[in-house]
Amino acid sequence: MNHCRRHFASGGGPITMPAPASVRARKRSIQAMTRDNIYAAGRPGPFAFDQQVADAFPDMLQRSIPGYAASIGAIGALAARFVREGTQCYDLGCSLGAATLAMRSNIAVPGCRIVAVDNSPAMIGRCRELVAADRDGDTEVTIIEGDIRELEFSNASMVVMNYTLQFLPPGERATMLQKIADGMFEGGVFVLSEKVVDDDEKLQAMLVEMHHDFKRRNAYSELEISRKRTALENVLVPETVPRHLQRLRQVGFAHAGVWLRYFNFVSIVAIR
Ligand code: GEK
Repeated sequence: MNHCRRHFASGGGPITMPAPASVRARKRSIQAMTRDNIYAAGRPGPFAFDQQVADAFPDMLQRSIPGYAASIGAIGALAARFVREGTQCYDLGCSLGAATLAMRSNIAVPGCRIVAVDNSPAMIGRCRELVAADRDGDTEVTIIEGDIRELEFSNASMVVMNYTLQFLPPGERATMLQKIADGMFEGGVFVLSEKVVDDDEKLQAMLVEMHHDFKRRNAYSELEISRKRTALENVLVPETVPRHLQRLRQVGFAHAGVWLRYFNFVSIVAIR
């Protein structure tokens, strides 16, 4: 078995083994970075995960979500630690499959399956190409185009929702999380990354400003920042960290805490 470990953060992890040059070249051609200038040209209506977004997605995530790369690194590290032989892993709202590939290249036990789900046909189409080109692990991956709210969970030792719960209506989040918790083994790990709001108004205003500064530093214009903000209103609905932690405990996670915070973006780890 060849478990190349690409996604560990530095310090104490296994030795990194780069993928062969031919595989890297093939991935580069599929991933060829399209610059995110979607809101420079302007586009009408609320934000949607269509082909235009899927094409520019890696660039968009890198320039818009502080801590995104760290969240993917930790998902790999957690997969190595928590995924048990013969179990299932879920990547909910998988987009292009970054978390799926991080899990796959770090799962150290046989007989597992990763179920990657997204309801955007454009995302799923590209995700299929990227997973097919991946050679960094031999865990089976099942890619499903569908709504995560309709999924059944079973035999799970790891579930990831990397910046996805925020797109479900708040009233449906507890039911979603309950289904996840019910399908997991005791000792399994759930990773929940989200944009959040702060109860403290002054702190909230400062964090939003610092996020906008982050985007300015990453070469988004004032117009792009403000148009994207408008497009995401009522589409991405953030909640507070205490609300997330309280709900995770309510649905049956024995432990839940923030492991990463960068401005108004957090990643929470919960253990069933
Ligand atoms: C990553 N996790 O790279 N059912 C299925 N998919 C959904 C649903 C739903 N009800 N609602 C939204 N999505 C990824 C990034 S992006 C985050 C996740 C962002 C999907 C949606 O189509 C999109 O692909 C993804 O959730 C959210 O680690 O763009 O901020």
